[in-house]
Amino acid sequence: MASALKNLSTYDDSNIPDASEMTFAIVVADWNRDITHALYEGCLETLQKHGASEEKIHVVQVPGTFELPAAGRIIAGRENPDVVICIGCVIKGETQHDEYINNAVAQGLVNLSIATGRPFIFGVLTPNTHQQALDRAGGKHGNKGVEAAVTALRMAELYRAKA
Ligand code: DLZ
Repeated sequence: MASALKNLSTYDDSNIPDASEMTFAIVVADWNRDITHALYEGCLETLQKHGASEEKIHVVQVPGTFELPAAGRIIAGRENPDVVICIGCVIKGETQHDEYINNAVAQGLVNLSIATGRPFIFGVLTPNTHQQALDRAGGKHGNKGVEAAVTALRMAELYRAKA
């Protein structure tokens, strides 16, 4: 039987919905800002490449990744975007702080998505080293901010099509 599924991937931004009518919120953590700003730039460029207009993209900065869910919820209530993209980077250190933050944020964002019916995108890097983060913020593994944007565009389309 022929598959009815389209060949879509977050690594490939062809076949992506047009963003000109969509509204976005992007929340960016300041910790590891050399990384998070690069992720943000990749994300923003991708949204704009697909037609998103500047006045429909609301951006807020927060101190750290742990603050992403709370800030995402606040900006969702204030701006009513079609999707909230949360960008952060938690690098493993000597303690287990990374596990606490990453688990809390992943759980927080999925809870928000389910409770509100609005997609919250997990644009958080969880590397072991700063080099691994650089590799994923425009380095040899691409820019995960681009993938967050592609995911957001697809989820925003779904959100806007809700009954
Ligand atoms: C405290 C902390 C540490 C140790 N590491 C990071 C990190 O690698 N990335 C990040 O985004 N935030 C870190 N934070 C800060 C927490 O996310 C949070 O801002 C504080 O615990 C205050 O709630």
